Amino acid sequence: MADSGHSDTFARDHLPPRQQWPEFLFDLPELRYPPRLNCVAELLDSWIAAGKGGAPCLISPSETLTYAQLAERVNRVANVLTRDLGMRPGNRVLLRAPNSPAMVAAWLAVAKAGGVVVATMPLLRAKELSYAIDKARIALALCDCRLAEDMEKARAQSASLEKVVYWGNDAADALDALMRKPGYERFTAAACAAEDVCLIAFTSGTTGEPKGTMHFHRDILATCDSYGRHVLRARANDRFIGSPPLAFTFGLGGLVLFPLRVGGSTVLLEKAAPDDLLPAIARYRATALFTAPTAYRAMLARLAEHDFSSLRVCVSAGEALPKATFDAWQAASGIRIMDGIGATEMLHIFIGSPADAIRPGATGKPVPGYEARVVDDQGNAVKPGTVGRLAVRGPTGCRYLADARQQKYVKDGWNITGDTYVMDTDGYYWYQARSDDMIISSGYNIAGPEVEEALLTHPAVAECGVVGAPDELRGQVVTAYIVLRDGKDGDAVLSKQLQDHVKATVAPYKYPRIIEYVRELPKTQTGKLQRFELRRRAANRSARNDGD
Ligand code: 3UK
Repeated sequence: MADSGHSDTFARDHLPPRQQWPEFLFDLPELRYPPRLNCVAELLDSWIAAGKGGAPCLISPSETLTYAQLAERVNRVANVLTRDLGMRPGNRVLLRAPNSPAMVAAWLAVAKAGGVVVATMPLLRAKELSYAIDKARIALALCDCRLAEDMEKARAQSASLEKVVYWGNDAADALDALMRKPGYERFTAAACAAEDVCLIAFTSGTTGEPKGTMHFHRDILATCDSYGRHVLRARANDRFIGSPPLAFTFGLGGLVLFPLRVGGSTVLLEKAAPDDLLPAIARYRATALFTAPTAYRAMLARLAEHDFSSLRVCVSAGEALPKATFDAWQAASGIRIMDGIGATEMLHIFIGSPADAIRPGATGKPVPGYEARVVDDQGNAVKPGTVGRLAVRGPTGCRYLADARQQKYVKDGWNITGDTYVMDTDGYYWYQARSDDMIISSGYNIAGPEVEEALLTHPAVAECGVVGAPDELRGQVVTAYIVLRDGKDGDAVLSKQLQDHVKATVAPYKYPRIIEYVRELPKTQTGKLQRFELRRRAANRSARNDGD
């Protein structure tokens, strides 16, 4: 291993001990990187050197930057960081902004200067920001001035944070003014080791405190050279677009890393709700769409009103893609959505198949460079067709920042993602549920997502979440929270219809004995259904009923 390029050794010092790391695989030749590596030199400077500086790179409603223009902006920010703000290699820098060219430039500048990026979601409040600041011991933050309020609150309550520099206003000490200094247009990438930490990505923390996952410079390229190259098959003429925030590694990969790795372009939208995405696809003639399954479902109704003829690939991740959504999207657009399971710990997608190899309803096969298996509680591989826990390993993997939960995620060198899966005899992986989301009712194991899928095939259902409610007789009972289309209210007649519909679609014992109609479902900031919150409600509900 090359000597670290970090003079601030905090990140390296707080990696888990090596024996707790997962086993890493670098079998493919494209995954063998030199010992010294700065990922930004590869993602950005290499295109200028290759004479592609004039190609479009970042596109947003307010500006378009070529590769050369982005490179200059990155250099200017990197000079401000190191010359004006005293940033040293290895320092963590917090970034806070909506998806935008300025956010991407800041991200790349921190990494190019050898810093460690800690990107945060715009929706985070002061308390959550302070948690990340304290945990990653952050002294410096760059922030879009429109998000100053919670940033300032966080600054007031975080001991380590010394400086916050804002951009987007004309103050004399704003990043914009500092960047204009003469001589700042050039910057040589810090000589980092391939194994220097480049990114600390916090998990969205559906339960417990968020975990900081640490990723090296080489990991940033590895996700491009595995999923981006072999499954997505990204090309220079691709134009990426999508909704996930850049602080969520699903968004970072799909909207920054994959396009830059191939010299393509990417559309950055501050607002990317389903109703914003469709017109933007038409306006910018996007070819590759990254969003969540619920957004695909929501876009279906409006698809016909828009010109989406530019689209080549659609990627869905974050939650399982219901087969009903896959089928409806294919029928309406002719495009087969590529489902893929990824995780913050793994950086990006590690199981998912290219469009021509999709088996509808399955997540797919391990991405080239990765290995997967389904294991029992002792960690032994089970036979095809048997339900068990998903274990994966590959060029990326879990290394938590100072966290005892490392030994829960990594066992015997395998990353245990917390998902229950079945592999079929052809090697396709079929998602069942999060391991702790399995409902056990009268001794039957029932996967909530399977009941949700069945409900979603009923025309009245817009969205739903299915969990177990504690029950004296059965242990748990299947409970469905349902949002109806057009905000309609449900009644006993509809509930009976929905129950019959589920019984006719999957094994009858899986039908929801309790149905509650709601206006909306609780979601995380990464758009995932918060089943734990529904479980809490379901538990309260049955406690209330017990008292009756
Ligand atoms: C679940 C899926 C079924 C699964 C992510 C793509 O979601 C991402 O990262 P997170 O850390 O969550 C990880 C967990 O989410 N999940 C994700 N994708 C799927 N379940 N089918 C899927 N296709 O429980 C997993 O363990 O928020 C996704 C790329 C980068 C990411 N960080």
